[in-house]
Amino acid sequence: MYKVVVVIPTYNEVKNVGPVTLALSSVFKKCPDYDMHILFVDDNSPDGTSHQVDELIKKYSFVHILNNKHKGGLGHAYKKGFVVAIDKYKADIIFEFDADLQHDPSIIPSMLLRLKNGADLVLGARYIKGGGIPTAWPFYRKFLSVMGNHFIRVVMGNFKVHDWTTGYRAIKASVVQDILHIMNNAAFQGYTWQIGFLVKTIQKGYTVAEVPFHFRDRTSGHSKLGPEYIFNTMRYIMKARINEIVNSRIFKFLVTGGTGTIVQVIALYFYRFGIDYQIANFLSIETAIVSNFTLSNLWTFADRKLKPAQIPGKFVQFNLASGGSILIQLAIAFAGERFIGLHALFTLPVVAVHVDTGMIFSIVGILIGMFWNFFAYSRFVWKKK
Ligand SMILES: Nc1nc2c(ncn2[C@@H]2O[C@H](COP(=O)(O)OP(=O)(O)OP(=O)(O)O)[C@@H](O)[C@H]2O)c(=O)[nH]1
Ligand SMILES: [Mg+2]
Repeated sequence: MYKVVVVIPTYNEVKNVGPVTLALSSVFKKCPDYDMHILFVDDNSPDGTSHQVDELIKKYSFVHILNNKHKGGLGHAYKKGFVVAIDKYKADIIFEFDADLQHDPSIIPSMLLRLKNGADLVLGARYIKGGGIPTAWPFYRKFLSVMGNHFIRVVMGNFKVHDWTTGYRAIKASVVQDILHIMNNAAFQGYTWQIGFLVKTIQKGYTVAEVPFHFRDRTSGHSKLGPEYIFNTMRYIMKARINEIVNSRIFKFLVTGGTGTIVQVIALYFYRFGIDYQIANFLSIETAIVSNFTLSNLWTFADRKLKPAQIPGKFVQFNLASGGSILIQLAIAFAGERFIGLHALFTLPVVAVHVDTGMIFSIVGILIGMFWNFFAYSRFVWKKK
């Protein structure tokens, strides 16, 4: 039987902990195949939330509490709660849940079913068919939540997830453990936690599913949502996305190529002293190739780094691959002139550069050549093990 711990962070929720426990307990009865528990994580709420929870613990054996000395923000409360849920209560599945009854507990069985059917993390989602947000919300809050989620989808380039900011989630304990130790400290502050956790989960290749629900309005207690929320969230996702791009192989490949071009120009400048121009030109190309090969091996393809004994053979292969790209460029320029011909197209304003078809052939050649290079490097030189 799987053990499920519903982690509920609380800060000044004295009026809500009783009703939320009651609502969850009636849903727990509909989950006979699971051993269901609640873990409140209270940050020493001044309104005495923890005393109220102590009363509940006397009444219900499935209620537990973790008391933090100071208010540390949502992410911090979740992090500590997750660790205790796994280490102390031996959870197999963990839920993130709000104390204020905004999360409709009746979808818990469907969320558990999605986990059983292979999902690693299930979101209680407001922005899919069957879900929704309170109609009574003021316009600015609706706008922020809806637009915020669209914005995140566009920045992350991921349109499969519709509700990035939802705080209603079911997660396999193994996934929680895996993600917790790669979350950086910034992500534990406030609400960036939710997005940060999801970003890492997706990056790691885990499966995310969504179950719709209607987010209800708070009926008692106060919102902890502050103005820093929007700014922090936006900053966090931009950073996360930039990190993702900078760490991508394509980005490193382009930087390596760009560096190679600069190396070639500088090398040519020095080699030209005292030797024949053609020889200097050839040597500068070869210098760029050595630079590209080294950077590719140490950085772009660091995860497939070559053994010292492989390097000579692979270096020859790398030269052939680079030669292939030059051949492609020559062939495109040749075919272009032959079948389309060279003629002027237009003049770029301000810089007054005359663009002709010849320039287009070169650009197309360079792009296809790069495409070939990337293909050859990743398929032949740094073959996947
Ligand atoms: N332990 C702990 N819990 C917190 C903290 N901040 C928020 N919470 C709890 O996290 C949950 C979500 O916070 P809410 O203020 O309800 O945020 P929200 O649902 O986005 O906003 P509302 O719609 O206004 O309720 C609630 O159960 C809060 O009590 C914190 O610093 N520490
Ligand atoms: Mg709330």
